[in-house]
Amino acid sequence: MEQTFIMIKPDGVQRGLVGEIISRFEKKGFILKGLRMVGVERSFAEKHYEDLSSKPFFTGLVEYIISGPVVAMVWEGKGVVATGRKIIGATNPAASEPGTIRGDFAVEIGRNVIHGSDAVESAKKEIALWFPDGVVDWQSSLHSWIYE
Ligand code: 3AN
Repeated sequence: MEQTFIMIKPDGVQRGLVGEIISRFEKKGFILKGLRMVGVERSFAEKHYEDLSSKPFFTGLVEYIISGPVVAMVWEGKGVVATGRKIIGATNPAASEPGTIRGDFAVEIGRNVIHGSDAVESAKKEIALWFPDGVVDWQSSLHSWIYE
């Protein structure tokens, strides 16, 4: 089953949005497979965002991510990468639809509350980076109530 990497950024943690965000993914029918609260080192944040290293906002982005604890998660379900991105909303909260996490809870692109993998391949890479010991292997008993 497909998995994605979701991170609640320091602003989401500080603003008390952890429960709300987890609730939205749970209510959709996705299954929480991994969860860690961590304060990341600069070098780790740079590794996570290495594809953006040439961007002018890279340093500010890294400063933001290391400014407080983040909540790193693995979520599982059919199409969870693409649907997770829909639940999150557009990168710039000004363009995110109401009803999405960024549309409901964020104003600026540099404080956009949450990260979600943009493709199945990047999800695998990010899960391996953030959960090097893997995640718990369990099967939700709700499966037959969510999938036909
Ligand atoms: P997304 O997080 O929606 O996949 P990316 O991968 O393009 O978006 O960008 C990663 C992160 O970089 C964003 N979540 C945002 O925090 C930051 N970012 C992207 N574009 C900008 C920008 N123009 N100015 C400041 N920060 C940006």
